[in-house]
Amino acid sequence: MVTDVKLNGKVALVTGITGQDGAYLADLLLSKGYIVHGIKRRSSSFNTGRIEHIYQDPHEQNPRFVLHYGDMTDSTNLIRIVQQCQPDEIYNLAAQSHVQVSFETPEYTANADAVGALRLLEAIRILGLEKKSRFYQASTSELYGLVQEVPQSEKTPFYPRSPYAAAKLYAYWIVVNYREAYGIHASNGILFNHESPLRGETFVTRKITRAAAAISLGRQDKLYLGNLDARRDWGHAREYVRGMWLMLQQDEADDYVLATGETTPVRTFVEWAFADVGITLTWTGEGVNERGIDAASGRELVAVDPRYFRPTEVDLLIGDPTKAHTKLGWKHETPVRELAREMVQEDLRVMQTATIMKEA
Ligand code: NDP
Ligand code: GDR
Repeated sequence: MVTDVKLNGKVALVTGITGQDGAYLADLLLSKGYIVHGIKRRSSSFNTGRIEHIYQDPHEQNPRFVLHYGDMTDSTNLIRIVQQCQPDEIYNLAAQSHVQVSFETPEYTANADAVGALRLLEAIRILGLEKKSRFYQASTSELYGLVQEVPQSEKTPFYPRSPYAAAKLYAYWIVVNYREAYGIHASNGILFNHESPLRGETFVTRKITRAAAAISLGRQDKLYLGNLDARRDWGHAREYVRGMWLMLQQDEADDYVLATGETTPVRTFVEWAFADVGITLTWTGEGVNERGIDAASGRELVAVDPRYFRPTEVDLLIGDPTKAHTKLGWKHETPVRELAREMVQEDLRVMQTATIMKEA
Protein backbone atom coordinates (compact mmCIF):
# COMPACT_ATOMS: atom_id res chain seq x y z
CA MET A 1 0.00 0.00 0.00
CA VAL A 2 1.33 3.43 -1.00
CA THR A 3 1.26 5.49 2.18
CA ASP A 4 4.47 7.44 1.74
CA VAL A 5 3.25 9.30 -1.38
CA LYS A 6 2.04 12.85 -0.74
CA LEU A 7 -1.67 13.28 -1.56
CA ASN A 8 -2.31 15.46 -4.64
CA GLY A 9 -5.77 16.56 -3.43
CA LYS A 10 -7.59 14.65 -6.18
CA VAL A 11 -10.15 11.89 -5.96
CA ALA A 12 -10.57 9.26 -8.67
CA LEU A 13 -13.41 6.77 -9.09
CA VAL A 14 -12.59 3.60 -11.04
CA THR A 15 -15.25 1.16 -12.21
CA GLY A 16 -13.93 -2.31 -13.07
CA ILE A 17 -11.22 -1.94 -10.43
CA THR A 18 -10.96 -5.71 -9.94
CA GLY A 19 -10.09 -6.26 -13.62
CA GLN A 20 -6.71 -6.21 -15.36
CA ASP A 21 -6.73 -2.51 -16.23
CA GLY A 22 -8.41 -1.46 -12.98
CA ALA A 23 -5.58 -3.01 -10.98
CA TYR A 24 -2.82 -1.30 -12.98
CA LEU A 25 -4.69 2.01 -12.99
CA ALA A 26 -5.26 1.90 -9.23
CA ASP A 27 -1.51 1.38 -8.73
CA LEU A 28 -0.73 4.32 -11.01
CA LEU A 29 -3.22 6.71 -9.38
CA LEU A 30 -2.10 5.83 -5.86
CA SER A 31 1.53 6.40 -6.87
CA LYS A 32 0.50 9.87 -8.08
CA GLY A 33 -1.16 10.79 -4.77
CA TYR A 34 -4.84 10.30 -5.64
CA ILE A 35 -7.44 9.01 -3.23
CA VAL A 36 -8.87 6.09 -5.20
CA HIS A 37 -12.42 4.80 -4.94
CA GLY A 38 -13.25 1.60 -6.76
CA ILE A 39 -16.48 -0.20 -7.55
CA LYS A 40 -16.54 -3.97 -7.17
CA ARG A 41 -19.34 -6.42 -7.73
CA ARG A 42 -20.62 -8.72 -5.09
CA SER A 43 -19.35 -12.21 -5.85
CA SER A 44 -19.76 -15.58 -4.15
CA SER A 45 -15.98 -15.95 -4.04
CA PHE A 46 -13.14 -13.43 -3.75
CA ASN A 47 -12.76 -11.28 -6.87
CA THR A 48 -10.15 -8.86 -5.49
CA GLY A 49 -7.01 -10.95 -6.14
CA ARG A 50 -5.52 -8.38 -8.52
CA ILE A 51 -5.79 -5.53 -5.98
CA GLU A 52 -4.95 -7.45 -2.83
CA HIS A 53 -1.59 -5.68 -2.53
CA ILE A 54 -3.27 -2.26 -2.23
CA TYR A 55 -6.26 -3.28 -0.16
CA GLN A 56 -6.69 -1.05 2.87
CA ASP A 57 -8.55 -1.97 6.01
CA PRO A 58 -11.78 0.11 5.93
CA HIS A 59 -11.35 0.73 9.67
CA GLU A 60 -8.24 2.84 9.03
CA GLN A 61 -8.53 6.63 9.39
CA ASN A 62 -8.54 8.64 6.12
CA PRO A 63 -8.14 5.69 3.76
CA ARG A 64 -6.52 6.28 0.35
CA PHE A 65 -8.12 3.28 -1.28
CA VAL A 66 -11.84 2.66 -0.79
CA LEU A 67 -13.96 -0.09 -2.30
CA HIS A 68 -17.74 0.21 -2.81
CA TYR A 69 -20.10 -2.55 -3.81
CA GLY A 70 -21.84 -1.66 -7.04
CA ASP A 71 -22.91 -2.68 -10.49
CA MET A 72 -23.07 -0.93 -13.84
CA THR A 73 -26.67 -2.10 -14.21
CA ASP A 74 -27.83 -0.25 -11.07
CA SER A 75 -28.35 3.51 -11.60
CA THR A 76 -29.24 4.48 -8.05
CA ASN A 77 -26.18 2.73 -6.70
CA LEU A 78 -23.92 4.52 -9.21
CA ILE A 79 -25.45 7.91 -8.40
CA ARG A 80 -24.99 7.32 -4.68
CA ILE A 81 -21.34 6.32 -5.06
CA VAL A 82 -20.54 9.32 -7.28
CA GLN A 83 -22.31 11.57 -4.78
CA GLN A 84 -20.34 10.09 -1.88
CA CYS A 85 -16.90 10.39 -3.41
CA GLN A 86 -17.31 13.57 -5.55
CA PRO A 87 -14.62 12.43 -7.98
CA ASP A 88 -12.36 14.73 -9.98
CA GLU A 89 -11.81 11.89 -12.42
CA ILE A 90 -14.00 8.91 -13.30
CA TYR A 91 -12.50 5.99 -15.23
CA ASN A 92 -15.21 3.73 -16.61
CA LEU A 93 -13.47 0.41 -17.10
CA ALA A 94 -16.25 -1.93 -15.98
CA ALA A 95 -17.68 -4.10 -18.72
CA GLN A 96 -18.66 -7.58 -19.75
CA SER A 97 -15.44 -7.51 -21.75
CA HIS A 98 -15.34 -10.91 -23.45
CA VAL A 99 -16.26 -10.69 -27.13
CA GLN A 100 -17.27 -14.35 -27.51
CA VAL A 101 -19.32 -14.32 -24.30
CA SER A 102 -21.21 -11.29 -25.65
CA PHE A 103 -22.77 -13.54 -28.30
CA GLU A 104 -24.19 -15.66 -25.45
CA THR A 105 -25.25 -12.73 -23.25
CA PRO A 106 -26.03 -9.89 -25.67
CA GLU A 107 -28.71 -8.18 -23.60
CA TYR A 108 -26.66 -8.17 -20.41
CA THR A 109 -23.63 -6.93 -22.35
CA ALA A 110 -25.67 -4.02 -23.74
CA ASN A 111 -26.99 -3.22 -20.28
CA ALA A 112 -23.58 -3.17 -18.57
CA ASP A 113 -21.39 -1.86 -21.40
CA ALA A 114 -23.68 0.58 -23.24
CA VAL A 115 -26.33 1.75 -20.78
CA GLY A 116 -23.78 1.47 -17.95
CA ALA A 117 -21.72 4.27 -19.49
CA LEU A 118 -24.88 6.35 -19.91
CA ARG A 119 -25.81 5.79 -16.25
CA LEU A 120 -22.48 7.19 -15.09
CA LEU A 121 -22.71 10.21 -17.38
CA GLU A 122 -26.23 10.85 -16.12
CA ALA A 123 -24.98 10.58 -12.54
CA ILE A 124 -22.55 13.41 -13.34
CA ARG A 125 -25.42 15.53 -14.71
CA ILE A 126 -27.91 14.72 -11.98
CA LEU A 127 -25.36 15.67 -9.32
CA GLY A 128 -24.32 18.86 -11.14
CA LEU A 129 -20.71 17.66 -11.50
CA GLU A 130 -20.33 18.58 -15.20
CA LYS A 131 -17.52 21.02 -14.47
CA LYS A 132 -15.86 18.93 -11.74
CA SER A 133 -15.74 15.30 -12.85
CA ARG A 134 -13.66 14.37 -15.87
CA PHE A 135 -14.67 11.11 -17.55
CA TYR A 136 -12.70 8.34 -19.27
CA GLN A 137 -14.52 5.71 -21.31
CA ALA A 138 -12.85 2.37 -22.08
CA SER A 139 -13.56 2.27 -25.80
CA THR A 140 -12.03 -0.39 -27.96
CA SER A 141 -10.45 -1.34 -31.27
CA GLU A 142 -13.32 -3.86 -31.58
CA LEU A 143 -15.31 -0.83 -32.83
CA TYR A 144 -13.42 -1.12 -36.15
CA GLY A 145 -14.57 -4.71 -36.62
CA LEU A 146 -14.80 -5.52 -40.31
CA VAL A 147 -11.59 -4.22 -41.82
CA GLN A 148 -12.12 -0.99 -43.79
CA GLU A 149 -8.60 0.42 -43.71
CA VAL A 150 -5.28 -0.22 -41.97
CA PRO A 151 -3.77 1.02 -39.82
CA GLN A 152 -6.88 2.06 -37.89
CA SER A 153 -6.91 5.62 -36.52
CA GLU A 154 -9.41 7.95 -34.83
CA LYS A 155 -10.75 8.73 -38.33
CA THR A 156 -11.36 5.14 -39.45
CA PRO A 157 -15.08 4.30 -39.74
CA PHE A 158 -16.53 1.84 -37.22
CA TYR A 159 -18.18 -1.50 -38.16
CA PRO A 160 -18.85 -3.52 -34.99
CA ARG A 161 -18.86 -7.30 -35.37
CA SER A 162 -20.22 -8.50 -32.01
CA PRO A 163 -22.84 -7.57 -29.40
CA TYR A 164 -19.88 -6.40 -27.28
CA ALA A 165 -18.63 -4.05 -30.00
CA ALA A 166 -22.16 -2.79 -30.73
CA ALA A 167 -22.62 -1.98 -27.03
CA LYS A 168 -19.25 -0.22 -26.91
CA LEU A 169 -20.28 1.74 -30.03
CA TYR A 170 -23.23 3.19 -28.13
CA ALA A 171 -20.96 4.03 -25.20
CA TYR A 172 -18.46 5.72 -27.52
CA TRP A 173 -21.08 7.98 -29.08
CA ILE A 174 -22.91 8.82 -25.86
CA VAL A 175 -19.57 10.02 -24.47
CA VAL A 176 -19.05 12.24 -27.53
CA ASN A 177 -22.61 13.49 -27.23
CA TYR A 178 -22.39 14.36 -23.53
CA ARG A 179 -19.13 16.16 -24.19
CA GLU A 180 -20.74 18.26 -26.92
CA ALA A 181 -24.16 18.70 -25.32
CA TYR A 182 -23.21 19.38 -21.70
CA GLY A 183 -19.54 20.38 -21.83
CA ILE A 184 -18.43 17.38 -19.75
CA HIS A 185 -14.69 16.68 -20.03
CA ALA A 186 -15.31 13.19 -21.40
CA SER A 187 -12.80 11.24 -23.50
CA ASN A 188 -12.77 7.91 -25.31
CA GLY A 189 -9.60 5.86 -25.25
CA ILE A 190 -9.83 3.58 -28.29
CA LEU A 191 -7.49 0.98 -26.90
CA PHE A 192 -6.14 -1.89 -28.95
CA ASN A 193 -5.61 -5.22 -27.17
CA HIS A 194 -3.38 -4.95 -24.13
CA GLU A 195 -2.23 -7.87 -22.08
CA SER A 196 -0.14 -8.65 -19.01
CA PRO A 197 0.36 -11.34 -16.39
CA LEU A 198 -2.91 -10.02 -14.90
CA ARG A 199 -4.88 -10.70 -18.11
CA GLY A 200 -8.08 -12.74 -17.64
CA GLU A 201 -7.40 -16.45 -18.21
CA THR A 202 -9.96 -16.84 -21.02
CA PHE A 203 -8.49 -14.19 -23.33
CA VAL A 204 -6.32 -15.78 -25.97
CA THR A 205 -2.84 -14.57 -24.90
CA ARG A 206 -3.21 -15.65 -21.28
CA LYS A 207 -4.92 -18.90 -22.27
CA ILE A 208 -1.86 -19.63 -24.43
CA THR A 209 0.81 -18.61 -21.89
CA ARG A 210 -0.86 -20.56 -19.09
CA ALA A 211 -1.18 -23.63 -21.30
CA ALA A 212 2.46 -23.46 -22.45
CA ALA A 213 3.57 -23.22 -18.81
CA ALA A 214 1.23 -26.02 -17.66
CA ILE A 215 2.15 -28.35 -20.55
CA SER A 216 5.87 -27.83 -19.89
CA LEU A 217 5.29 -28.77 -16.24
CA GLY A 218 3.32 -31.88 -17.24
CA ARG A 219 0.02 -30.54 -15.88
CA GLN A 220 -1.93 -30.16 -19.11
CA ASP A 221 -1.98 -32.34 -22.23
CA LYS A 222 -3.21 -30.06 -24.94
CA LEU A 223 -4.28 -26.52 -25.78
CA TYR A 224 -7.51 -26.07 -27.74
CA LEU A 225 -7.89 -22.83 -29.67
CA GLY A 226 -10.18 -21.24 -32.26
CA ASN A 227 -9.05 -18.99 -35.10
CA LEU A 228 -5.25 -19.10 -35.34
CA ASP A 229 -5.15 -16.62 -38.21
CA ALA A 230 -6.70 -13.61 -36.42
CA ARG A 231 -4.18 -10.79 -36.01
CA ARG A 232 -4.04 -8.41 -33.09
CA ASP A 233 -2.07 -5.33 -32.07
CA TRP A 234 -0.95 -6.40 -28.58
CA GLY A 235 0.64 -4.00 -26.06
CA HIS A 236 1.36 -4.04 -22.33
CA ALA A 237 -1.58 -3.06 -20.06
CA ARG A 238 0.64 -1.20 -17.58
CA GLU A 239 1.62 1.25 -20.30
CA TYR A 240 -1.94 1.68 -21.59
CA VAL A 241 -3.39 2.80 -18.24
CA ARG A 242 -0.86 5.65 -18.25
CA GLY A 243 -2.40 6.74 -21.54
CA MET A 244 -5.86 6.77 -19.91
CA TRP A 245 -4.58 9.04 -17.18
CA LEU A 246 -2.87 11.35 -19.69
CA MET A 247 -6.17 11.82 -21.56
CA LEU A 248 -7.80 13.24 -18.43
CA GLN A 249 -4.88 15.64 -17.81
CA GLN A 250 -5.44 17.49 -21.12
CA ASP A 251 -7.16 20.90 -21.19
CA GLU A 252 -9.64 19.63 -23.80
CA ALA A 253 -11.35 16.24 -23.82
CA ASP A 254 -10.81 14.22 -27.00
CA ASP A 255 -10.67 10.67 -28.37
CA TYR A 256 -7.39 8.80 -28.82
CA VAL A 257 -6.13 5.50 -30.21
CA LEU A 258 -3.59 3.68 -28.03
CA ALA A 259 -1.78 0.95 -29.93
CA THR A 260 1.68 -0.33 -30.82
CA GLY A 261 1.28 -0.11 -34.61
CA GLU A 262 2.37 -3.76 -35.00
CA THR A 263 0.18 -6.78 -35.59
CA THR A 264 0.80 -10.46 -34.80
CA PRO A 265 -1.17 -13.60 -35.73
CA VAL A 266 -2.48 -15.74 -32.85
CA ARG A 267 -0.45 -18.62 -34.33
CA THR A 268 2.83 -16.68 -33.88
CA PHE A 269 1.97 -15.88 -30.26
CA VAL A 270 1.45 -19.63 -29.69
CA GLU A 271 4.86 -20.44 -31.21
CA TRP A 272 6.54 -17.81 -29.01
CA ALA A 273 4.94 -19.04 -25.81
CA PHE A 274 5.96 -22.64 -26.48
CA ALA A 275 9.47 -21.55 -27.48
CA ASP A 276 9.73 -19.81 -24.10
CA VAL A 277 9.26 -23.15 -22.35
CA GLY A 278 11.73 -24.88 -24.67
CA ILE A 279 9.25 -26.45 -27.11
CA THR A 280 9.49 -25.93 -30.87
CA LEU A 281 6.10 -26.31 -32.54
CA THR A 282 5.52 -27.40 -36.11
CA TRP A 283 2.10 -27.21 -37.75
CA THR A 284 0.27 -29.92 -39.69
CA GLY A 285 -3.18 -30.07 -41.29
CA GLU A 286 -5.45 -27.22 -42.29
CA GLY A 287 -8.47 -25.37 -40.93
CA VAL A 288 -10.26 -27.30 -38.18
CA ASN A 289 -7.76 -30.15 -38.66
CA GLU A 290 -4.73 -28.00 -37.96
CA ARG A 291 -2.50 -29.26 -35.15
CA GLY A 292 0.60 -27.98 -33.36
CA ILE A 293 3.18 -30.74 -32.88
CA ASP A 294 6.19 -30.80 -30.55
CA ALA A 295 9.05 -31.09 -33.06
CA ALA A 296 11.18 -33.06 -30.57
CA SER A 297 8.69 -35.68 -29.31
CA GLY A 298 6.06 -35.68 -32.07
CA ARG A 299 3.33 -35.11 -29.44
CA GLU A 300 0.23 -33.17 -30.46
CA LEU A 301 0.08 -30.13 -28.16
CA VAL A 302 -2.26 -27.71 -29.92
CA ALA A 303 -5.56 -28.45 -31.64
CA VAL A 304 -8.22 -26.31 -33.28
CA ASP A 305 -11.65 -26.55 -31.69
CA PRO A 306 -14.44 -24.86 -33.69
CA ARG A 307 -16.31 -24.11 -30.44
CA TYR A 308 -13.97 -21.12 -30.11
CA PHE A 309 -14.86 -19.72 -33.54
CA ARG A 310 -17.00 -16.60 -33.36
CA PRO A 311 -20.15 -16.13 -35.44
CA THR A 312 -18.52 -12.99 -36.85
CA GLU A 313 -14.80 -12.45 -36.44
CA VAL A 314 -12.51 -9.41 -36.41
CA ASP A 315 -9.65 -10.60 -38.63
CA LEU A 316 -7.09 -7.83 -38.44
CA LEU A 317 -6.37 -5.04 -35.99
CA ILE A 318 -3.43 -2.70 -36.30
CA GLY A 319 -3.61 0.73 -34.74
CA ASP A 320 -2.15 4.10 -35.68
CA PRO A 321 -1.22 5.80 -32.38
CA THR A 322 0.20 8.98 -34.00
CA LYS A 323 -2.31 11.30 -32.31
CA ALA A 324 -1.49 9.91 -28.84
CA HIS A 325 2.23 10.23 -29.63
CA THR A 326 2.00 13.86 -30.66
CA LYS A 327 -0.73 15.21 -28.35
CA LEU A 328 -0.31 13.10 -25.21
CA GLY A 329 3.37 12.24 -25.49
CA TRP A 330 2.30 8.61 -24.99
CA LYS A 331 4.18 5.71 -26.55
CA HIS A 332 4.13 1.97 -25.89
CA GLU A 333 7.43 0.54 -24.69
CA THR A 334 7.26 -3.24 -24.41
CA PRO A 335 7.55 -5.14 -27.72
CA VAL A 336 4.96 -7.90 -28.09
CA ARG A 337 7.67 -10.60 -28.15
CA GLU A 338 8.86 -9.42 -24.72
CA LEU A 339 5.28 -9.22 -23.44
CA ALA A 340 4.72 -12.88 -24.37
CA ARG A 341 7.91 -13.86 -22.55
CA GLU A 342 6.92 -11.92 -19.41
CA MET A 343 3.51 -13.62 -19.34
CA VAL A 344 4.96 -17.12 -19.76
CA GLN A 345 7.60 -16.52 -17.09
CA GLU A 346 4.99 -15.26 -14.64
CA ASP A 347 2.65 -18.19 -15.30
CA LEU A 348 5.54 -20.60 -14.78
CA ARG A 349 6.50 -18.85 -11.56
CA VAL A 350 2.95 -18.93 -10.17
CA MET A 351 2.47 -22.60 -11.04
CA GLN A 352 5.83 -23.62 -9.59
CA THR A 353 5.16 -21.65 -6.38
CA ALA A 354 1.78 -23.39 -6.04
CA THR A 355 3.50 -26.78 -6.36
CA ILE A 356 6.10 -25.91 -3.72
CA MET A 357 3.33 -24.77 -1.36
CA LYS A 358 1.37 -27.98 -1.96
CA GLU A 359 4.41 -30.11 -1.32
CA ALA A 360 5.57 -28.15 1.73
P1 NDP B 1 -11.56 -7.26 -17.37
O1 NDP B 1 -12.53 -8.20 -17.93
O2 NDP B 1 -10.27 -7.77 -16.82
O3 NDP B 1 -12.25 -6.41 -16.19
C1 NDP B 1 -13.58 -5.98 -16.29
C2 NDP B 1 -13.98 -5.36 -14.98
O4 NDP B 1 -15.36 -4.94 -15.06
C3 NDP B 1 -13.89 -6.31 -13.79
O5 NDP B 1 -13.53 -5.57 -12.66
C4 NDP B 1 -15.33 -6.80 -13.66
O6 NDP B 1 -15.65 -7.25 -12.36
C5 NDP B 1 -16.06 -5.50 -13.95
N1 NDP B 1 -17.46 -5.67 -14.32
C6 NDP B 1 -17.98 -6.47 -15.27
N2 NDP B 1 -19.31 -6.33 -15.33
C7 NDP B 1 -19.65 -5.43 -14.37
C8 NDP B 1 -20.87 -4.88 -13.91
N3 NDP B 1 -22.03 -5.22 -14.46
N4 NDP B 1 -20.82 -3.97 -12.92
C9 NDP B 1 -19.66 -3.62 -12.33
N5 NDP B 1 -18.46 -4.12 -12.71
C10 NDP B 1 -18.47 -5.01 -13.73
O7 NDP B 1 -11.27 -6.16 -18.49
P2 NDP B 1 -9.95 -5.29 -18.77
O8 NDP B 1 -9.41 -4.80 -17.50
O9 NDP B 1 -9.11 -6.04 -19.72
O10 NDP B 1 -10.58 -4.08 -19.59
C11 NDP B 1 -11.06 -2.91 -18.96
C12 NDP B 1 -12.02 -2.20 -19.89
O11 NDP B 1 -11.37 -1.85 -21.09
C13 NDP B 1 -13.24 -3.00 -20.29
O12 NDP B 1 -14.31 -2.09 -20.39
C14 NDP B 1 -12.89 -3.55 -21.65
O13 NDP B 1 -14.06 -3.78 -22.39
C15 NDP B 1 -12.07 -2.41 -22.21
N6 NDP B 1 -11.05 -2.74 -23.17
C16 NDP B 1 -10.11 -3.68 -22.86
C17 NDP B 1 -9.07 -3.92 -23.73
C18 NDP B 1 -8.03 -4.94 -23.43
O14 NDP B 1 -7.33 -5.33 -24.37
N7 NDP B 1 -7.86 -5.35 -22.19
C19 NDP B 1 -8.95 -3.17 -25.00
C20 NDP B 1 -9.98 -2.17 -25.18
C21 NDP B 1 -10.97 -1.97 -24.30
P3 NDP B 1 -15.32 -8.78 -11.89
O15 NDP B 1 -13.85 -8.78 -11.53
O16 NDP B 1 -16.22 -8.97 -10.75
O17 NDP B 1 -15.60 -9.66 -13.07
P1 GDR C 1 -10.51 -9.90 -28.33
O1 GDR C 1 -9.56 -10.82 -27.42
O2 GDR C 1 -11.68 -10.65 -28.83
O3 GDR C 1 -9.62 -9.27 -29.35
O4 GDR C 1 -11.04 -8.84 -27.28
P2 GDR C 1 -9.40 -12.39 -27.28
O5 GDR C 1 -8.09 -12.58 -26.63
O6 GDR C 1 -10.59 -13.01 -26.66
O7 GDR C 1 -9.33 -12.88 -28.80
C1 GDR C 1 -8.32 -12.45 -29.69
C2 GDR C 1 -8.37 -13.27 -30.97
O8 GDR C 1 -7.96 -14.61 -30.68
C3 GDR C 1 -8.85 -15.49 -31.33
N1 GDR C 1 -8.85 -16.79 -30.62
C4 GDR C 1 -9.29 -17.01 -29.37
N2 GDR C 1 -9.79 -16.16 -28.42
C5 GDR C 1 -10.12 -16.68 -27.24
N3 GDR C 1 -10.57 -15.86 -26.26
N4 GDR C 1 -10.01 -18.00 -26.94
C6 GDR C 1 -9.52 -18.90 -27.86
O9 GDR C 1 -9.42 -20.09 -27.59
C7 GDR C 1 -9.14 -18.38 -29.12
N5 GDR C 1 -8.61 -18.94 -30.25
C8 GDR C 1 -8.43 -17.98 -31.13
C9 GDR C 1 -10.20 -14.79 -31.27
O10 GDR C 1 -11.09 -15.36 -32.23
C10 GDR C 1 -9.76 -13.37 -31.60
O11 GDR C 1 -9.65 -13.19 -32.97
C11 GDR C 1 -10.17 -8.25 -26.33
C12 GDR C 1 -11.00 -7.92 -25.08
O12 GDR C 1 -10.12 -7.49 -24.07
C13 GDR C 1 -11.99 -6.81 -25.38
O13 GDR C 1 -12.62 -6.40 -24.17
C14 GDR C 1 -11.24 -5.63 -25.99
O14 GDR C 1 -12.16 -4.61 -26.33
C15 GDR C 1 -10.47 -6.07 -27.21
O15 GDR C 1 -9.56 -7.09 -26.85
C16 GDR C 1 -9.66 -4.93 -27.84
